[in-house]
Amino acid sequence: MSAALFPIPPTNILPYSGEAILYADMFPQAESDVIFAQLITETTWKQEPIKMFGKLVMQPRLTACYGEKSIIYSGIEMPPLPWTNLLLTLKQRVEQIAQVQFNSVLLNYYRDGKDSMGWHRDNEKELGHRPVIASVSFGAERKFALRNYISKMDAVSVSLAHGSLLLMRGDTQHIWEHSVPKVKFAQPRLNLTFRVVQ
Ligand SMILES: O=C(O)CCC(=O)C(=O)O
Ligand SMILES: [Mn+2]
Repeated sequence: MSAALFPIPPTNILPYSGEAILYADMFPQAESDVIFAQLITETTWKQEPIKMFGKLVMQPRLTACYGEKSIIYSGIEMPPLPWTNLLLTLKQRVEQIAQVQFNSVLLNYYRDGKDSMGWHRDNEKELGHRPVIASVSFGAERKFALRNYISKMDAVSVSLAHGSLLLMRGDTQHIWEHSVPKVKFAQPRLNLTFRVVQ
């Protein structure tokens, strides 16, 4: 689909040094409802520990990795399960926009407002220089916050809606860190980050 075919024009939400382009209506509502329900039920969800300040702590959300390559972050390695038909279809749809071939996807399941993701960059060496990451969201809208990694200033945020795509590329993972903060109340939300792992 060319950019001209999106009713809401794709926009870069970053003011400098990187691109995080929001495609607010990547997947239509009715299709997103079906994808959301299918991903919840057919994904092998796990709650995994990560290393924080040298200690293992449980992540405040459920995760899964599918595709061809392990995903490594915060001191843990997630070996992949083989692509499902649904994940392959989603991968092909986002590849048409990103013009990049992805080989792995990390899925995050935020069960309620207590589930979250702390400040981090997706800058592991396996993702290479200037990684392209396609982040697709289904279910409840949650705030996705970005700030300059060095100065902790220039904060920007976007509400990632059901069926949206946030395409991050250029210097985004080097200059900006991002998080999904806790909130008082939230319905379940899924996020999929398609990645190229070397
Ligand atoms: O849930 C999100 O929108 C972000 C997920 C994320 O940052 C990640 O998986 O690395
Ligand atoms: Mn991330």
